[in-house]
Amino acid sequence: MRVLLISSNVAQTPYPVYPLGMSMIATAARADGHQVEFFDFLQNAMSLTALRQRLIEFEPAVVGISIRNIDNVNMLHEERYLDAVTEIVESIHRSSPAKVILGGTAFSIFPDLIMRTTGADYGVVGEGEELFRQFLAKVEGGHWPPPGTVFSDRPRLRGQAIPAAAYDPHILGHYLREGSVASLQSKRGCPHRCVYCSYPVLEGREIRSRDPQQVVDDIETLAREHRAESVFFTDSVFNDDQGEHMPVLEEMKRRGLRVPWSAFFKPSGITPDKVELMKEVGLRSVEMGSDAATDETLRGQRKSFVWNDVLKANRQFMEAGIPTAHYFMFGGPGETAETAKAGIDHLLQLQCTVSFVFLGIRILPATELHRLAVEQGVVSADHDLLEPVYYISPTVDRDWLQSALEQAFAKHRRIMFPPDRFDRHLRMLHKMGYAGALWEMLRPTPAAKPHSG
Ligand code: B12
Ligand code: SF4
Repeated sequence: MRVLLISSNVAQTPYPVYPLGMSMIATAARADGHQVEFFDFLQNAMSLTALRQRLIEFEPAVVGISIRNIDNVNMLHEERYLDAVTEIVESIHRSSPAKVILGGTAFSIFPDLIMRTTGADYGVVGEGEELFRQFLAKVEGGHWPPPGTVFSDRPRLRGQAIPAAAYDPHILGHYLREGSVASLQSKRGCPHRCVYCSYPVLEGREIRSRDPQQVVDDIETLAREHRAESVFFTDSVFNDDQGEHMPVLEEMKRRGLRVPWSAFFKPSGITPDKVELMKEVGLRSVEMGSDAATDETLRGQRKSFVWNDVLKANRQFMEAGIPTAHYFMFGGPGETAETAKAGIDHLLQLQCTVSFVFLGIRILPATELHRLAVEQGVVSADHDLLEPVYYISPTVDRDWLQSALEQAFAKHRRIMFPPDRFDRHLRMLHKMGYAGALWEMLRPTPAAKPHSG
């Protein structure tokens, strides 16, 4: 059966990202003999005319749309992304008899609302490979499910059952030219219970790793066949406590790979020998989910580490000469004027790093933060949350907090508040051919004497 997969993502900050989810379900569908083609909306300059042309030429029976982002989670400079999806669905329905099925992270967070606002025919919540295959098998046999059906009874894949992405050379080439890093996934799931986080809702709490050989095969393919200069692991947390990342690192070492790579890290559990091993196999930079800057607010966000862990991790990577970026959210549960002032001081003391500072936390459904926000009257229980609502603790004044952050960080080139402060300049660098996480260029050179923590 002919299947067209569309990436509807139009977000370009911090950089345009290759549509990995769409590429993984493509592998699954192709394994069942379906003829799968891609249409990347961003690569096609968001042209509905180009999309209609593709529909006429390819005549798919099913069109799958991957929806990644709802908005940019930045309350000081909001961007919303779902209108593009509605336009795409309307355009398909007008110009083709194909049925439209939705999936992806944004869809999985708001399935019912997005079904309603876009007018799509079907949807898949969460991990897509198995449910998409089952759907295609049914419709190939002529059994179309009732319109509006959303499939969510997801079997959780692990090991070799999680497919390698079908990296499309034209689409990946486009993203690499735009300065992106190539992406791959080594595992799914996160066992932590951070108050605001939807990742465990999306991928589950159990860590399910891919086969390390296949992960490292992917890195080789990206570097050799696609000429990717660096890669990013999209795992929720790369350095998991169970050590599932170790076989991947060891396999990279065994093959003598030095492809520069980066990932999301949590600050705890980092040891000197691990840093050394990671550096040896190409670790280029670290994106640290520090999230809050005092022990009180880390507790409020239910993080599994304390501020000292952040300092220690920062120091370890600094001493190894590996650039780090930390992400912080002010205004979370437990924030007061005192914690904010202490947190600002802590950020100013962090050496040799770039920090991105967000005001407020985007409330997503099915999270502990949502329950708390309703209980504290931050949002009403009947608010659907598709329109972004940001949590700022009632224990701190929002206007005071914003101006305190502005004043504290205005003169600091390496502390970004608002977090998109330098986006425009950085995008220019991408256009000039610089690839990867551009914040690396803002990092000061390591101090002679490391910070004592
Ligand atoms: C890694 C990551 C990043 C990295 C990406 C690096 C890279 N080179 O790819 C970075 C740091 C750059 C980043 C940036 C952003 N991110 Co981000 N990111 C993630 C993360 C952790 C993983 C995404 C991923 O690639 N997963 C791997 C793929 C394989 O999984 P998948 O896309 O979910 O696909 C599966 C299913 O969804 C489904 N599926 C997907 N498509 C389809 C289509 C069909 C038809 C079907 C049936 C199924 C299906 O099947 C797939 C395979 O099982 C997610 C959280 C998470 N755990 O999912 C957030 C997440 C996607 N990001 C999010 C956001 C908001 C952003 C930013 C807008 C933040 C910002 N202001 O900068 C930017 C946007 C970047 C952009 N240009 O799009 C949100 C999106 C939802 C929302 N709140 O709007 C998420 C969900 C986090 C969250 N809870 O808030 N991100
Ligand atoms: S914030 Fe990170 S560590 Fe916490 S639950 Fe989410 S993915 Fe896991």
